[in-house]
Amino acid sequence: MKHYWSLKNKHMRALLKLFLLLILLPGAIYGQSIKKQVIAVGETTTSENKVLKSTIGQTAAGNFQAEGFRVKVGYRVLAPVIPLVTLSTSATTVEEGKSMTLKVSLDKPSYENVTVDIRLAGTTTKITDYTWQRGNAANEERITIAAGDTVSTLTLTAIDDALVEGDETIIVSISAISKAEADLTKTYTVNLIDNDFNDTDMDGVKDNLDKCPNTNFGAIVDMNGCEIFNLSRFNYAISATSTTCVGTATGSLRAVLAAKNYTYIVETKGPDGFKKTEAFDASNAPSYNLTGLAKGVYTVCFTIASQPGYEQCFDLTVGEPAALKTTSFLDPNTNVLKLDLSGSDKYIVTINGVSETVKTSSYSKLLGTGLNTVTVSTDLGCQGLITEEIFISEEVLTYPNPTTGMVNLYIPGTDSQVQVSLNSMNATFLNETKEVKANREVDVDLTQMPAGSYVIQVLGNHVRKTMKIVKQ
Ligand SMILES: [Ca+2]
Ligand SMILES: [Ca+2]
Ligand SMILES: [Ca+2]
Repeated sequence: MKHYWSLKNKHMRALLKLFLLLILLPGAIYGQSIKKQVIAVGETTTSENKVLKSTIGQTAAGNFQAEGFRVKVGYRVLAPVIPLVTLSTSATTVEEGKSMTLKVSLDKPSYENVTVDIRLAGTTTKITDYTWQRGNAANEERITIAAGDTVSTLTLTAIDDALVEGDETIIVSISAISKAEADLTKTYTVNLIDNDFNDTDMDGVKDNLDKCPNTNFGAIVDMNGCEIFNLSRFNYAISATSTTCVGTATGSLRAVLAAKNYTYIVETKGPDGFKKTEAFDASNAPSYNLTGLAKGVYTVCFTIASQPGYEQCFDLTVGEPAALKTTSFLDPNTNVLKLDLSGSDKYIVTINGVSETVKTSSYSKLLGTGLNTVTVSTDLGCQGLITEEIFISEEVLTYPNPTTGMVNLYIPGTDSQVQVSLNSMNATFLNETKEVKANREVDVDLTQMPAGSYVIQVLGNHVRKTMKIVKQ
């Protein structure tokens, strides 16, 4: 062909174009299974429209003619590119909620699109356990590697469910292939890692983290699910007793410990810097007692020397009795005394030497005439004694009033004599003891007194009365 290359006219250039066309546009000349693999060997041909049909490995020639020139082209048919497909996974495990990549690779690019059908098997189920990038329900998906490309990938995401299923497997393989070849028997196993676990011993620590998987039910455990020493709250029966009197350090604490086989260290802290630490051997005494406590809040903590880290604390209040209080009210129409009582739940009410126990906060009593002495106390001597004196007078009638001379005083009751005084604004005219007559009357003579207003006062064991009298 060398002499053709020397032709420098337009016909030669056209012929060369045709030749290059045959080389570079194989679609016009390849056989039914051949593309782009024609090599010219340097002969002429008579037809530029000739379709060359060949089989792999064959050499042949064709004659092409264009514009008066003939070119003979020789060619050899090479085998088509059959890429080898390999499959790989980005990981051999994938945890629920995480993703991994399936990668399909060709060892060399192909002139055609290569299709690869990927099958997922194993103990998992698509959609339920994982999703593919392309998201349909079938467990097989076709991916295409475009002509010229060598890689395509799929993303597989393990579904983060809440089911305790254990680990499962995804077995990946190529089930079918087109325009390439692969080892269809080869499989890749990916373990789908379940992130949900049971708590078999129900101690709050999941089985995968529980280093003591058979903890007794109800036991208190550490973060590894292993039991830590503890005593039931029912181990402690602890109580406080109030002081007997206000302001005294007579309160106490008492603790009965059910677990007797320990020596407890009892630390008590209270008001005003109170602190006391004692060892208490529960096997030796029925209860721990702490006395001489003032009113206040105390924190009592129990530890056990042989069980480091164990501590149980309680807050207790030592109270004190309330102050004794009474409020009295006398109904002047009925002479009924009403007492409102506070400071205890039991009172001793004594009226004129007669005592009775009152267990309510309200007390009523009809009082007789004369001086009534009422006292209220409680069982606690330190709560004191409240005393009240109430005088209830007999009613005294005076008549006539106004008077021109004598005034009669009618004095009911039992007094046999009374002290009678007669007063004006400025002076006392009479002040003497008078006998009460059998008809319960006492006379006062105003005959000699000038007209005007006077005050008569009558005093006796059961009478304390002051009355106004008008002298005409
Ligand atoms: Ca799960
Ligand atoms: Ca557990
Ligand atoms: Ca456990």
